[in-house]
Amino acid sequence: MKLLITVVQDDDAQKLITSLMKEGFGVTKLATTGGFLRAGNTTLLIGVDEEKLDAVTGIIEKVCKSRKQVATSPSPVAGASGMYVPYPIEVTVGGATIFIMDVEQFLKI
Ligand code: 2BA
Repeated sequence: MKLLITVVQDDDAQKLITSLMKEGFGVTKLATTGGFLRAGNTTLLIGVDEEKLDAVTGIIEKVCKSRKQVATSPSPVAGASGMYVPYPIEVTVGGATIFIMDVEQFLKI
């Protein structure tokens, strides 16, 4: 069995959960915060048999589209006045960041 720790945008989370549950996959949703943007995102814990791994990653890829977004830099640079001035940057958000791990044991007691 594998555990997928999957970080997605809040905007994609509900549709992804619905799509996964419809196909019979179990999901746990965690409200998380990205370290770079310091904005909310969603982390899903998905436990799946190894032979169904491709089916799950396929669903994630289909639902979670990446897009560009202008965000305020979380690490402001010092301006001429010596003050720290935030500046806009373009980042790619969406898609999904997936950590795939082996599960040693899976128990439901
Ligand atoms: P955040 O850390 O808020 O990052 C959001 C997006 O900002 C990233 O999307 C990336 O496009 C951009 N970004 C991140 N660090 C950057 C930097 N130093 N310079 C320029 N742009 C930067 P993703 O890479 O798709 O990551 C989405 C979310 O997945 C991240 O949100 C974080 O919550 C999680 N994540 C990504 N890589 C991770 C890792 N190695 N370990 C743990 N969590 C990770």
